[in-house]
Amino acid sequence: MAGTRILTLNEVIIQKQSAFPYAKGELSRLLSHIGLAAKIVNNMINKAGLETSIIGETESINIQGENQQKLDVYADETFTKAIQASGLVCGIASEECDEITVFDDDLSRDGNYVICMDPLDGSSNIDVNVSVGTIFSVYRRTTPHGQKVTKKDFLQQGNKQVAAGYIIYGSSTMLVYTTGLGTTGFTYDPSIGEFCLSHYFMVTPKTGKIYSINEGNYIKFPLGVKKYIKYCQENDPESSRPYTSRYIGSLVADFHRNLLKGGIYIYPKTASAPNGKLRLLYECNPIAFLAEQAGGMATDGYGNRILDIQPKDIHQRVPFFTGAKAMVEKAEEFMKEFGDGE
Ligand code: AHM
Ligand code: MG
Repeated sequence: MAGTRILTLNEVIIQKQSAFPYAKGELSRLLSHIGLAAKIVNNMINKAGLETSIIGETESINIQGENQQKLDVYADETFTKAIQASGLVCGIASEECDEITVFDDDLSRDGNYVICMDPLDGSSNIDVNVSVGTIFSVYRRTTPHGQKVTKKDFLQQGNKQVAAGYIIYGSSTMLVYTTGLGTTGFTYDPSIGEFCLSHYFMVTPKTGKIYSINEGNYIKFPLGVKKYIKYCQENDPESSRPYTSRYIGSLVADFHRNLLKGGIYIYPKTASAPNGKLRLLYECNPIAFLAEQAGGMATDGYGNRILDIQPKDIHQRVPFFTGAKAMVEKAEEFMKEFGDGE
């Protein structure tokens, strides 16, 4: 629009900086380093069909027992380097690394923050040109300065996050983040190489018409989930049912669509995966923080708020129910009534 001033990610985080006087602009600088890594990874993802050196699997298997994609490794290295270069972060827990990485260089050793990240979520979708994402979560260190951080610094409840966000590499690339003052979205403009403010104070609808779950696992679902799915499919014009089913298989993309349009995303436990598939630290906690900041909700389906779960392990999995508040509450009702029964 002529005359409309474009605000870039860097400008907005500088403006918002005054809300965190204690952080002395640190969080803003950190987000700007994450934005830089996002641009580099975005560039590489856009070339995925052309660069044979970057598509396909590596020979290694990560701690999850999954084959790492070449782009998983590339994204992990890019985000790690950009975050380390900020000098603000003293350690990273990544989906791609079995153990935490502790920075021991002069610049980062005493950084105030630790980061949990999934550098490339949904990466099995890259080779078929479907949206993927990066998810990150920022905490203050708990180990005193002068000592190396340990696992304990990362095993904090999600309600201690000082910032969280994701980048979605989709039909356009977006960075969505929160520092606890609402959820804000920026869209990447490749012509100027900047993330520009496009979604100020995102508010998710109170209820919606979309349910997102891998129904291929139906027979292994808890009875409460099966009953909820049937409820979504029943005819009831008053509550807009039947709902529509949408599932990409990329958490960030499924969540992002539901955030904007109103919906629920569920990855429950199954008979073969008793804690579900998604990881608490670098998938569920950051997404839950963003959901709540946009007026939504996130639980484990058993009445527990995701952000209040005490993590015990870096790669811990948890059942995940997130999205519009009324929909999550309804799914919880079914889980309460029918639980895990057959
Ligand atoms: P990943 O981190 O190895 O990519 O796995 C997480 C992904 C999520 O993005 C997605 O929602 C889910 O796995 C899909 O799993 P499934 O194929 O079992 O439905
Ligand atoms: Mg993932």
